[in-house]
This record gives sequence, C-alpha cells and structure tokens, in this order.
Amino acid sequence: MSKRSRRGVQDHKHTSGAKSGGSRKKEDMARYGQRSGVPGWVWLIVGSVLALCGKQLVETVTQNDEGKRDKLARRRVKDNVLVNAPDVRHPKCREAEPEYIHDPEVASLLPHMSIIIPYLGERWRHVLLSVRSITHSTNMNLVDEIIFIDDANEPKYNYTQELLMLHDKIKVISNPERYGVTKSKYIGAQAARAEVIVFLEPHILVVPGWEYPLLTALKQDPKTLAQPLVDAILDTEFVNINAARAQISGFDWSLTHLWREFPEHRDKKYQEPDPYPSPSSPGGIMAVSRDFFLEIGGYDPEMREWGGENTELSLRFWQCGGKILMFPCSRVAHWFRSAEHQPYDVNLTVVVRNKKRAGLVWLDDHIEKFYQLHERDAANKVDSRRLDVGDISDRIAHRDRMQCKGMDWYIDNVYPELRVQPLQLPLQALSGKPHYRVKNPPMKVSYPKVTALADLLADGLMEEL
Ligand SMILES: [Mn+2]
Repeated sequence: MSKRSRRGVQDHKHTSGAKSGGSRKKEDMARYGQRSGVPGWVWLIVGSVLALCGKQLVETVTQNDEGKRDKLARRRVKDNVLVNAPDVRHPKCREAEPEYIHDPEVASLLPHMSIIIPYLGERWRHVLLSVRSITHSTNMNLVDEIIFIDDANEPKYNYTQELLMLHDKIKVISNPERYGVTKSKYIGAQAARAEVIVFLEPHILVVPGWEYPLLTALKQDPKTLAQPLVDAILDTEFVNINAARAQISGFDWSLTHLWREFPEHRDKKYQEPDPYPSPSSPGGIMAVSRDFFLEIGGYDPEMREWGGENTELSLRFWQCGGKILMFPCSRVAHWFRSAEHQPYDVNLTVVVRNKKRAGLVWLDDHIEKFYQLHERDAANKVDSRRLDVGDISDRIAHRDRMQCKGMDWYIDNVYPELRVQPLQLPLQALSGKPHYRVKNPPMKVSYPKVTALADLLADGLMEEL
C-alpha cells in the first residue's frame, strides 16, 4: 500500500492545497474570482500583487459586508477536505480493544466527553481538518459537545459562523478580550457539561480509537489525567506524520518540560503498549474528569498565555490525590509549528511569571533551585527572584484545603529522577543542541515507523509542545 493511500488523503477540491498564509489568501481570492465570472488565475495574479502590497482584501470583505461574509463562511464549510490519520498504534492495541467498544450501546457504558479547543490566529484549513478528523474518527455518540474558545480573534480568524455550520455539537465561546490559552481552557472546562473533558487543539488529527483508552481509564478512576501519545504532523497539509514513541514526560527545576527516558528504562517489566505513569503531562492535549479537574482547582486563572500551566497541573494532580497515565493506544497527531508558523508571540517574562506562580505554590523548600536554574540561563533576561507574580494566596489556600501532599512526597513517589536532576540547564538551552537524544531507540518494523520525540526535536523537525 502506498504511503498516500494508507494516509487516506481525500481532497476533492484543492489538489494543490494551501501551502502558507500567503497562498491561502490567494486561494480565497481565486474562489471569489470564480464567483464573479473572472478566471481564477487573474485573481491569483491580482491577489499576489495585493498580498505583496500588504492589502488585506479578504479581511476587508469579512469586516464590511455581512452577505459576503456569510457566503464565504458557507463556501468554507462546503470544502470537503479530510485527512485520515494513519493508525500508528502498536498492533496489540487492536487486539486488546475491549469488546464493548463495538457494542452499539457503548454510549451508555462509557462517560461522555466535552471536547474543548481554544483558538487564536489559526488557519481555517487547519481548524477544518481538525474538526473533520474529530467528527469522522471519533464515536460521536460519546461526544456531547465540542466547545471552541475564540480568544478574541480578529474578524478574519474568528470563524464562529463556519464552526457552528460545521457540526450541530459545536459551540463557540468568545472571550471579550484576549485571555491566553490557559485561561481559555479553564473557561471551556467551567462551561462543559459532560463527565469528561478532553482538551484538544485546532491543528490536530485524531487516530481512530483514540478516545476509548482514555474514557475507559476515566471510568475506572476519575482521578486520572489520561494522556494520549502525541504524534507529530510535519507539514502544513497534515499529510506527513511521525508516530511518537512512548516516553516519560518530566521537567527540570526551572519547571520547563522535558521528554525523558522510555518507560522500560524505568520499569523493566514494562511492555508496550501498556499505559504507564508519568511525572507530568506535556500539556495541550489530555482527558480529565470534569469534576475532579475543577475540584483540584482547574487552571490557575492568573496565568497568562501559556507555559508552566502543564507542570503546575501535573504537580497538583499527583500531590492532590490523582495520577497521570500515558496511553500508547490513544494517539492524537499534532502540528508542531515552527517559528515561522507561530500565529502569535509568547512573551518570556509571562512564561517565567507563570512558572514562578507554580513554583511558589508547589515546590516548597526547593524553590531556591528554581531561582538558581533561571539565573544560570544566559538566554534568560528575566530576574525570576524579583519578578512580581501577583497574588497567589488563593492557590495556596486551595492547596491547604485539599490537604495535598508536599514536594518531597512527589519526588520520592512520582519523580525520583528529580533528586539527581543536575542543577544546570538542559543542554538544549546551553548549546542549541537537544537536551535529550535517544541512542539507537529500539524500533519495531511491523508497524509504521516510530520516531522518538527527542529525535524529532534533535532534527529540528518540531518544537516542544
Ligand atoms: Mn499546538
């Protein structure tokens, strides 16, 4: 079977596809051209010239003319593009699937999901591919709603009309001002009605079967943070995908996320594709019980943008009676954007501020290591010791109320590697080289090529989640 047919690319309307923001504009303009009877290629040329001049033709259309805006929305929704993510799961995942997932009554046997997706400055094509993948490759009887959080997008990236037309389970919540990803996710969680919350992103493809291991685990123990493995989409058309290898997720003393060793290096008895415990979640994509998530404090609403919230949630999950498990039989492919594709900048001071808020609440006496590591980072111009992080008394009071265990308990029982984690920067930050490189990772050839995340990072093919 060829790679292309295995990936099941179905794209009837756009065989060439949009390659970048610039060509997307051209494509939209070409569609307007067809409507008005002018050949598309004329508009392509006009569009290129206008794009070069920095004119925002599409934006003008969307802002000024309700009728045209409506037609554009309908046209976008009619686009029947669909990319099926390849089934990169270990063969045992199919063998181990419980019988009940094929039971027509499965919707009454498993908890239902509210899927939450914040979006900001996202390309419509990627939002469309993500939604199509979810609605096509998920048992929609288990999905109560898909809540999009519009983080105060400018009109051309708003898509509310399009999203509501795409599927009747889609809802859109619009923030009155830009709150950042973390707070947006918290807003979505508070609005969610289903028993399970799944945080996804607007540039993903789900692999069929992804939901069952997560929902089964949450049915058995709602105090679980159920983490799918996140495969890497390597191109803007979502066609090239590298499967992630099962790895432990952790962090260093600066509370920066790190991919660590393989589960079999931690536990000799470990056998792929069993679920395995992990000290942290890389963030972004995961499933939790709505009640437990909100009970232990959701997200810190005073954290801005994103960064640090994944580690904070991880420390809180473990210390407050929960656990984090990774499920190699649940896979979601995610487009790891390179810098040129970042739709917005994230300010370093904001990230350090978020991490310090987390550190002050959860690190106990180890907070000094946090400051020292930040001070040793030559690239870091932020004085973490003096940085004002605002009021954290609510978060500390919540920790006390929940009678959460301390940092020493967490290190001894969940993340003993942290005891010997050198108080130095990851190599990546010092030398530009990856902090962790897998030497000859054991691979199985009976299923699609498996690449360790660390290798992708090393090859510069993707950035940290
Ligand atoms: Mn993302």
